[in-house]
Amino acid sequence: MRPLQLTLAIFKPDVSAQPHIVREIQKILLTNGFYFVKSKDLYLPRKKAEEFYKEHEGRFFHNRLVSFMSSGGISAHILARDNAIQEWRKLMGPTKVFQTVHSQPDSIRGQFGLTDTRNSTHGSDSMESARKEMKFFFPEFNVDHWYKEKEPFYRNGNVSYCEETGIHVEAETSASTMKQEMS
Ligand code: FUP
Repeated sequence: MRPLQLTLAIFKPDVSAQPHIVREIQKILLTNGFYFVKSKDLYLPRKKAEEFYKEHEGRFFHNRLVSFMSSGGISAHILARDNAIQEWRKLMGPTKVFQTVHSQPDSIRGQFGLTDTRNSTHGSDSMESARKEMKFFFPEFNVDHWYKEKEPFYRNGNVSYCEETGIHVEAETSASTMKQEMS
């Protein structure tokens, strides 16, 4: 089995304001075999939103986009799966919601997106941008270390999802934590 791929997902402010939609998207990801490696809730100040979407500077929607991204809370997630980048983008559906609601109504953007800007989720579009975006949101996360030390646990399914924290933990770790709690 080839190594898992990592990608960066964002649940945007339209989704984060609706906890039942957050749960729905988490469920979709879990059902589709994604692992939650890291998750954090945060607020993205306008300056940081501008930095994140620097490549779209000058586009007609840029101001609308960065205002939206800093209009409320978001959550960022490092996801792992075989072919994670492409599979997550497939689940999200195309960018432009007004078309996607017709062309791919069952996708995440098709179901939950509100407009072409308020389109629910983000997913890295290449391995290079995934690395960059993971560093942006999780500067403390060391990708190379994860591949060396942790990836095999995930690939072999030796992890379990913790409802409370919303991330997967090594099965061994959760077993030893349980033992400690019980003693
Ligand atoms: P995606 O990779 O699917 O998020 O798409 P892009 O990188 O092309 O666009 C990034 C974000 O810009 C989108 F998620 C929403 C915003 N956008 C608009 O607001 N209007 C548009 O017409 C296109 C993109």
